[in-house]
Amino acid sequence: GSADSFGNQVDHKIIGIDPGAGEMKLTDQVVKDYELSNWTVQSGSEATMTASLEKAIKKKQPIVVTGWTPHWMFQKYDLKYLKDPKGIYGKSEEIHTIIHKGFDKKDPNAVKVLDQFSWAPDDMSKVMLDIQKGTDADKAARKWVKENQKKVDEWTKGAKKVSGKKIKLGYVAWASEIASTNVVTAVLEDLGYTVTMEQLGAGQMWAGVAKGSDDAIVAAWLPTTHADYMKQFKSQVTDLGPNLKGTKLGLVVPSYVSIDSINDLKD
Ligand code: PBE
Repeated sequence: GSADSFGNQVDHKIIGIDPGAGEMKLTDQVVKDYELSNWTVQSGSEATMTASLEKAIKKKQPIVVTGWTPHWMFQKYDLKYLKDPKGIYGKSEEIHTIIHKGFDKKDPNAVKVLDQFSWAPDDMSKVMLDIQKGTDADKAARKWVKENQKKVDEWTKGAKKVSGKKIKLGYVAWASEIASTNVVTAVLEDLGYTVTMEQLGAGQMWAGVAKGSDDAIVAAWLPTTHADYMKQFKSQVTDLGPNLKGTKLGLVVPSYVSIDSINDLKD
C-alpha cells in the first residue's frame, strides 16, 4: 500500500474496548471478512478508547475506534460510522432485559417492572451525558426519573410497594449500561426494593444471570452483539424482550477523516 494510506497513518490499529464485549468479537470477524490481515484490534476499555479518541481529535489526527450508539461521544465530537457493506455489525440491534430463569416465579412483582421497563435512545443519552459531565450515576438517574415520571409510571403500573426486598442486577461499566442500570435501580428503590448493582465483565454478567447469582440484567445487546452469550446461556435465562430499540455499532472515525467505508481500510 502507499506510504500515506489510512492504514499506515494509524499503524493498522483499530482502537477497541474490553475483550469480552460483543463488539470486539464482531470486529475480529470484520478483520477476517474484509481481509484486513495486517490490522490489529487493540483491546482496552471504553475509557481508554474514548481517551485515545479525544487525544486524536485534539490534534486532528486520524483514528478508528469501535463505537456504538447511544453514546455521549456522538454528542461531544463530530464523528461518523464507516459503512459496513457486509453487515457484520448487524442491522437493527436492540437492548434486551434478561432474567434468571425462574425469577419471574420468585418475584413476579419485580419482573413486572423489569418487563415494563422501556425507553428511547434520547432518554438514555440524557442520563449518559449528565454522567459524562461529572454527575454521579445515581444522581443523574434520579434526576431523569423525577423529570420523566409519566414514563416511570408506565413501568411500575400494577406493581406493589415492597419493604426492603432484595434484588441483584448485573451490568458492565459501559456508559449505556451504567445509565440504564442506575435508572432501573432508582425505580426499584422507589418501590421499596434493596437493589445491589454488580459490576462485571461481559462474560461474567451473562454467566451471573444464567446461574442466578444475579437476578436480572438490562444490558443484553441482541440479536447480533451478544448472540454467542445468548446461545451459550439460553436454557438458563428468560428474555423479557427489548427495553430500547434503535442502537447501532460499528467502526467510528472523526468526520474530518476522508475514508467512508470499512473497505477503505485496505491499503
Ligand atoms: N457495547 C456497548 C457492548 C454492548 C453495549 C457495544 C460496547 C458490547 O459490545 O458488548
